[in-house]
Amino acid sequence: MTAATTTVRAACPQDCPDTCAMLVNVDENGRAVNVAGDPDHPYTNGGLCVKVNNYLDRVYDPGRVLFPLRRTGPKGSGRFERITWEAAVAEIAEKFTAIAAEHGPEAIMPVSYLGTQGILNGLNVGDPFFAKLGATVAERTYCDSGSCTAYAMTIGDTAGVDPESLVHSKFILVWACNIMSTNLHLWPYIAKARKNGAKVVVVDPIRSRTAAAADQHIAIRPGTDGALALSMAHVIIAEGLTDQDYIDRYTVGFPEFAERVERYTPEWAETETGVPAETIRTLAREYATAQPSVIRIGVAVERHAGGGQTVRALSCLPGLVGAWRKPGGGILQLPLWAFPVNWGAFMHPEMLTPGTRVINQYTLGAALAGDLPEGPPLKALMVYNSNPVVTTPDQDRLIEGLKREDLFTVVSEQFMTDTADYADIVLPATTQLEQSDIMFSWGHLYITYNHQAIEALGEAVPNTELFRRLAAAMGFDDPVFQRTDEEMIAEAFDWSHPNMEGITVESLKEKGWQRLTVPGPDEYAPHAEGNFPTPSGKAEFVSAAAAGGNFVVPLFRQGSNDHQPGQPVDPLPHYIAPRESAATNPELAARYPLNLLTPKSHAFLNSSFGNHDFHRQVASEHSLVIHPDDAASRGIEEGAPVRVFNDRGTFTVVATVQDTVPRGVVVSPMGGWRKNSKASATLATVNPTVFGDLGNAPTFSDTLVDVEIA
Ligand SMILES: Nc1nc2c(c(=O)[nH]1)N[C@H]1C(S)=C(S)[C@@H](COP(=O)(O)OP(=O)(O)OC[C@H]3O[C@@H](n4cnc5c(=O)[nH]c(N)nc54)[C@H](O)[C@@H]3O)O[C@H]1N2
Ligand SMILES: Nc1nc2c(c(=O)[nH]1)N[C@H]1C(S)=C(S)[C@@H](COP(=O)(O)OP(=O)(O)OC[C@H]3O[C@@H](n4cnc5c(=O)[nH]c(N)nc54)[C@H](O)[C@@H]3O)O[C@H]1N2
Ligand code: SF4
Ligand SMILES: [Mo]
Repeated sequence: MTAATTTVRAACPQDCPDTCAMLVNVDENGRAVNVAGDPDHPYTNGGLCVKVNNYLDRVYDPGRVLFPLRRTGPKGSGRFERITWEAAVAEIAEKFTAIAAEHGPEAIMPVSYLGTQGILNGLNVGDPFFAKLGATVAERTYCDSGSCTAYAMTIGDTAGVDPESLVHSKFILVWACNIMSTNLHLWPYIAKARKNGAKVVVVDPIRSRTAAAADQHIAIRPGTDGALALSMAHVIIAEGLTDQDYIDRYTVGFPEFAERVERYTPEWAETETGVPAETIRTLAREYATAQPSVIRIGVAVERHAGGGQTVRALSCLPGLVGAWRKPGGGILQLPLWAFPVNWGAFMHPEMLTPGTRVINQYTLGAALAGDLPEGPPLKALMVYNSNPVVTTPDQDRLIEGLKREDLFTVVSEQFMTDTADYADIVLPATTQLEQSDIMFSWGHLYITYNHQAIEALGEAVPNTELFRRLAAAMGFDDPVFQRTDEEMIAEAFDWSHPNMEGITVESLKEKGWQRLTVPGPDEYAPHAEGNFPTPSGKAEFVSAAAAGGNFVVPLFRQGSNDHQPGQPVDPLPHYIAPRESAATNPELAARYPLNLLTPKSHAFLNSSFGNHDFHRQVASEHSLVIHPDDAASRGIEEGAPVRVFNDRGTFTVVATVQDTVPRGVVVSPMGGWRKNSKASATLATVNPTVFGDLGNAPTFSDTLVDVEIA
């Protein structure tokens, strides 16, 4: 770097557990010239990843949306003209006001998720605006909602294990998590534990990059994880491998749980999971006796009919064997819960009108088609931080809905995504280098500060400013809509929380990142003596919260938990088989014999980066990995274009013939854009909109298809 450059401390904004600390070099003309990882950051250790190494190419991409646009061609044609911010905001306010007057404000719905996960500009940035408007409440159970419900039902909203403590683990069970692609910076800790003698086992239907790097790969049948977890409990109890002292002191409901799992023998589990009974026995023995043992669950563990109960069972295992006693023992889900984020200051649930209609974003296609729970038809959508055309199931219906001439759609974006193509108004959004923010993490215990490094390009604005402008245009003058970014940063955390001792806005600004004030990774064992944030204060095999029925954690629901109590849930963990499988739906399986998995792409971040040439080259063409036998019986050769289909839809991709997937399973990584696809459709056309058992989680892995040469 030349002497004239300055270095700015920043944070990767992506929806990724690693939340890397970044250093941005800016030249004397105010142009960012380099982005790198901060070598001093203990967890991320100076590395970024293949997605973000070239972040400047995204920031300065000629395809950036830099000015407000109004549609001039038919919806989806991508024809727009430039307009001023004043005109754009005035038109939105006029349309929202007219629609609310004619149909009621519930005819308007926000659609958003985690394009950026900063506390200011991320999940909740629009919540007060839509609450004030009285718009339909958007339920955003995109990711980990079912898992969070199940985890909370069992051990409460605890941070669980510190990922850095994994160096102390003696047995690491990676369950439905492709760490090498999705949680890269965790691997060095696992590698270190392994050097110290730990065994690493991966449970995944496919030989992922992570499974290939492990000591053992257990190739389970998709969606049958609950059977394996419950059967492990069966073996542990039957063989007397429990930590009875831990059970007696710090858990509730053990006798009932023990009785429940009697039925889940390894022989039974073998028929469900395809994993040999002897392998299950060995796994259970090793997991129980090599202490401390840890289970790292991926978000993917929830993506089938019984995903919630799977996480219930998995969350019970550490209590059974006393894994919580030592650092590096327990379960690692989302350490997010350790951050005292002042969610209320961003969600403002008190501004919601009780009884407001709730629509789950996964059902947007159906909702636009008029298949609504109650209330008026949807007449306006406001999309930000999300690209639902690619990330939501029922793609064909969603496109039909977005084409509706009577629907007014606003999209705030950095790029002309597949969703932005259907907008009436597109608004330009800044990237992380052009905005200030402050970040929690769902993969480690550090807060990270993001200083604005460069001036906003064109007329792009951060999401905070977008909603300030919209609120002003609507005449909303509550103090919450007047807050500056500085004021929001000051409200981001409960600064008096014990985990924030010695952490202030000033110290964060200066240092860039700080670890929460919790014991270090060599001491971090929050449940060595129970202290679970559950009603009983113990790990609950019999869950008091489950007895109250299914629920969605308010974080995933615009702050609202105002709903009819969900279906009653059996308070003991139990097995729920996949919906779409040969065992549960033989008729469907006869027509569609292959189980489709749609995991994360190595080179994309959900659909973000799906427009950049470099990332597309790394990800290669939209592909489908198929076992050589399944390929041969269909006459499919490597590189052949193939059609993947079921009753819901069809998409076309290129075949990759490999035995990394078992017979009967095909894999197509998600995130590729529809406009780059072979037949104007991506895998979201075939995924079901049906929810799993808990937390309204999606069931992407519970999808049967067939494949033929295109
Ligand atoms: N089939 C299948 N579908 C899935 C999944 C799967 O595994 N399989 N996974 C699900 C999961 S876990 C998730 S989290 C969701 C993710 O779904 P989404 O959150 O919709 O993720 P992205 O597709 O990355 O869309 C984020 C968009 O926000 C934009 N953006 C980024 N920063 C900003 C900003 O500051 N302001 C504004 N206005 N926009 C910004 C980006 O350009 C991008 O287009 O997808 C879900 N969908
Ligand atoms: N490179 C990259 N990194 C990402 C993202 C990205 O898009 N790309 N997205 C981020 C987001 S939003 C999220 S939620 C996380 C998700 O991170 P992960 O939870 O790791 O998500 P996936 O890659 O979807 O799935 C992980 C593994 O689960 C397996 N799997 C699928 N179904 C089942 C099943 O029924 N049982 C079992 N045992 N395994 C199953 C898949 O084969 C896959 O190898 O990654 C984050 N990091
Ligand atoms: S996407 Fe994840 S791994 Fe990559 S730089 Fe961002 S936080 Fe780090
Ligand atoms: Mo996610």
